[in-house]
Amino acid sequence: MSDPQPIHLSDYRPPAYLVSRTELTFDLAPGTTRVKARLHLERHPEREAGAPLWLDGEQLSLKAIAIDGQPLEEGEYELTRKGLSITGAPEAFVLDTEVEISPEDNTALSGLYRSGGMFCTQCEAEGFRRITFYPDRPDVMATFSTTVIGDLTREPVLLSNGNPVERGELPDGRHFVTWDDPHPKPAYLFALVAGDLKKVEDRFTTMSGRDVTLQIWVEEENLDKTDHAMGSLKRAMRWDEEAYGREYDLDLFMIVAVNDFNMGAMENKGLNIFNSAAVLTHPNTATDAAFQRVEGIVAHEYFHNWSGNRVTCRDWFQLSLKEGFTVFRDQSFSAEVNSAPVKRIEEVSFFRTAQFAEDAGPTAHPIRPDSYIEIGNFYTLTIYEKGAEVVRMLSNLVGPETFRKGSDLYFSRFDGQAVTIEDFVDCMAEVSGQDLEQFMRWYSQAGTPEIDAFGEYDYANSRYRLILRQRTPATPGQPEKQALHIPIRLGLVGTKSGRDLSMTLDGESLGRDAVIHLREDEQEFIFTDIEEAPVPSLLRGFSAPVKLSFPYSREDLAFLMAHDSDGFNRWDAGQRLTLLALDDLIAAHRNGVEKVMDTRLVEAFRALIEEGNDDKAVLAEMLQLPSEAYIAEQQPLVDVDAIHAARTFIQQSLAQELRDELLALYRDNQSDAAYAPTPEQIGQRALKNVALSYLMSIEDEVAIELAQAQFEADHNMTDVRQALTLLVHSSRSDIADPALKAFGRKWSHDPLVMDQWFSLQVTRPQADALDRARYLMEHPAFSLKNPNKVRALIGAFAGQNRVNFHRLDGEGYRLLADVVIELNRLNPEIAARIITPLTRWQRFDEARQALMRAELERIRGEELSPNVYEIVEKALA
Ligand code: B3K
Ligand code: ZN
Repeated sequence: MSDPQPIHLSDYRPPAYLVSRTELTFDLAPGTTRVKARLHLERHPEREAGAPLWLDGEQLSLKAIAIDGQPLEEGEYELTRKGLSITGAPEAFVLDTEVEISPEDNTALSGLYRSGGMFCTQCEAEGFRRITFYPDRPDVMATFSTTVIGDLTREPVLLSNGNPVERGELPDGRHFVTWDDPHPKPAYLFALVAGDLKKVEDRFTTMSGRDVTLQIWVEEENLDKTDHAMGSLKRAMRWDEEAYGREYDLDLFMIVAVNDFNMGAMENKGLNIFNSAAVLTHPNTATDAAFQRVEGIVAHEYFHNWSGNRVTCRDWFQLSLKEGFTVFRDQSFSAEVNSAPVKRIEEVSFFRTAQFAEDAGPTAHPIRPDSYIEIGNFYTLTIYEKGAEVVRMLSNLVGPETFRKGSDLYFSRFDGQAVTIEDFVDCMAEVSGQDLEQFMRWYSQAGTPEIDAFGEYDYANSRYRLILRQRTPATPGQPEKQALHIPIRLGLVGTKSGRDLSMTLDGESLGRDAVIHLREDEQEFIFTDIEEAPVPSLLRGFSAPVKLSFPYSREDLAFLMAHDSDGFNRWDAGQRLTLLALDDLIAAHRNGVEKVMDTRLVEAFRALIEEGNDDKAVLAEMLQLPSEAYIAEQQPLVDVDAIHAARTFIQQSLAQELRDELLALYRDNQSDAAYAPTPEQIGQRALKNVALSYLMSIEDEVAIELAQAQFEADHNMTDVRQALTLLVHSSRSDIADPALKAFGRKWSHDPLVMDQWFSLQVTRPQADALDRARYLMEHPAFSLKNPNKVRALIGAFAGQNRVNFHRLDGEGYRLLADVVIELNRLNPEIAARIITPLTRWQRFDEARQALMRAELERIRGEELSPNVYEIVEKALA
């Protein structure tokens, strides 16, 4: 087998033929499903006569092929492992094909496959070619008619995109439904679901008065877990009307929950398919975080109906056009319906941990990559989250009202078309009159820009001088970087008044909170009429996805923590202060010196608790220590053991020093009220549980009793899971083991709860975590074929249990590599994702580097899927 070859953006050409209408008939059977396709084809106006027709097709068994009703002989087409080409076809014609596929053998979960007893599809990005021969690229948009034939008892429900137009019974206990989707769409948005499903139904009236039926289809036992998703859907539909003027465009909107799914969910036209973990919730089975995730994903997929489906991507290099924009839209929605500052803190702390790591690693790529081997590897934090940050910057640059004008223009100008990132940015430039040329570099340049800032107050002249220097480190394939246009939102906080000072720059009054624009490698900003010495509050709200450093003293940071008018930066100052204390402790640990707690940190935390906060979720975030992964991202060389020891030391010291305050915080926020996923309740639970986690870090009797009581009260999954996790992560196996057993027995029938049961065990810091992981892989509820299980057990162990994954005997790495090798055969997309922690070997000491590389080499010795091949080659380059 030859090495897979990269595809380049610069090679883009329109297809030789377009499809105006696609008619499909599926005769379903688990072993052999027959798919008939009738394609109405026409030469692309921009392509030359004689250009051959290319149809993608993989793992298809061709049974018949005809042009305008005339069967083709073998020499009249060419068939390869990748597809089929026909030379000399007419300018416009009808192509009929018939293929056989085997859904039950499809473990990659791409194309048509079986999940439990049902059939379902996943076509993005390139799954449709596993269903039938087709120009499987997003710039081919057709209307679809789909007839699904199934067994009346095994598949009483037969779903596809659009509206049902005909149904009937057939001989031998079979029946059919025909669906028609009037909106032209690329094949990646095709969907089919068939099985014994039950629905909950609701209605929504759009702003123009269209009556829409909303359905959520689930297995019968999950009918009581759909309320939150339905509520979220209705809120999202209303929000998109109000915020973007976009309304739904079919009479029916369906969501289906399936257990085996590679991603969170998929925005297929009119028939969104969801990983059950991203749609099902119940107070007894799902945590607050899960409720919020469901809300965000339901909204995200719904918002794609415009940003993705009506206006789609010309080619897969433009993926961030729909994903970055849609993430920005779902983030804006979630910020509005929840606590906005907390949402921003959560987004940024995740971004700085995970996207920064991606941008600094061997798979770093621009938001719009120049090339790829396997597009499935590019559903990344860079495309999604950094893409969203860039859209957020655009929105801030042009202002919200102009941004709305720009999005209106974009949707109306390109409705029904497949377009590029330039098309989107050009709309923003057009409505704002701004020159966004330099800004476009954000899309082509990989790596996280680093800004060094320095400031100086000139007492004599009442001036504040701020110097900003930017530099983006080299990334694979991009040794040289150009200066970016970086918007920096800032305030100058007076050290006497504790208030934002009004700022004047170049004679222009900016107000007390403003944006300055860094465009050069180095720029100086001189603020005049600054009446008192300030501490600068920089990059407020994380106004650009960059690393910014400023030589703050600990006193400065404690000051900002208490006085910054920007809630996000108050949190950030706390993080920075904690990181400085951690630096000392990490050094102490490495040098074998006694660790000493920074009293300024204790006092800052005491002040936080004493002062309180109207938004309890914000306070909970401020009291939360940065995760080990977040800390690691800030270190030049990652020393997992020192980080773990230093963080634990801070946690225990704070718990000891502030024990009474934390106990009071816990008790004050204990509540028996009926569970509701409201921002208030979520904040209260978060605060209570953060207090409990501090108290449990010193494992005193009171804390153990509180955790045990919280577990036994069995009030809601957020509290139960947190209590159980703290017990299992403690040294008190006498209490933890029976609780764990009881929980496992109680929930053995519920796969989503069992996922949590797996995760909380394999993330325990004790030395037996790896043995537990191996042991649990044999548990009857575990299966490598189910992506949720792989993430819950293997993903959680390798990603969240840093001390055990990075064991010096290399057993953690070996475990992951064993799984990657097996998954490479079963499900390459998941294999190529789960491998990520091994690809970050450059960040560790030599011994670990050698062990990690050896496992990557072992994987490279296998016959690899293009997915894993691409990642391993980059990781070892
Ligand atoms: N668009 C899908 C991504 C599916 C890709 C799988 N290879 C989910 C989403 O972003 O909404
Ligand atoms: Zn998306």
